[in-house]
Amino acid sequence: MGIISPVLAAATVVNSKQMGLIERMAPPEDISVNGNLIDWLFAYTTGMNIFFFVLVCIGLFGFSWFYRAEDNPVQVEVLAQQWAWHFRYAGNDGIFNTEDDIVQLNDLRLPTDRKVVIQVLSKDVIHSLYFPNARRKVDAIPGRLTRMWWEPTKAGTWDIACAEMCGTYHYRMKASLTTYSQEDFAVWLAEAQEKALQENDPENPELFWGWKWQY
Ligand SMILES: [Cu+2]
Repeated sequence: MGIISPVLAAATVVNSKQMGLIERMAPPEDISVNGNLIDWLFAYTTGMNIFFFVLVCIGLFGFSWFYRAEDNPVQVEVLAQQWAWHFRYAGNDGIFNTEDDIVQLNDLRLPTDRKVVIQVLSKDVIHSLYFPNARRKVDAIPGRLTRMWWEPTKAGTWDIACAEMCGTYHYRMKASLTTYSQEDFAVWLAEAQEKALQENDPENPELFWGWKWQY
């Protein structure tokens, strides 16, 4: 049992308070043969961690910034249900879920050489929106918005399928994608807008299955 002198104890406390942050973080004095190897390993591991952490951060934030721009894409909302696809364009006012929206059943139209950004929801079970010709697929999940984007390059008529076994008539759950040149798309869009303005019934709650666009 050693007796600590009260004077020495007080001096130690004062000393540690006076030490700087770096000094306090440093390991205590090494008085062993191989202690320096442990110190080296510790420093090496810390250094490598910092190096790769910084590298990953640069990649993460760098790529997020680099790919942040969406240069005027076509925006489409998709609602999947047993066993059909509903597609919605914002219409003249540019706002989704309003009465001038263009709503299509199993019939998606897109322009070529322009990005399309798609937001997807499901009304019932899990479906999967599949564009075989674009090699793109995204799940449609009830209660959770999913997204995809791609850019068509060729005009024509293509298949859209459901790629998730979603019930008895899963196999019937297909839609068609028609891609137009930008000029032809503008013509179609104008016609579809006209038709929507005439035929959309604002009293019908079924019309408003869409949502505010989620940025
Ligand atoms: Cu389905």
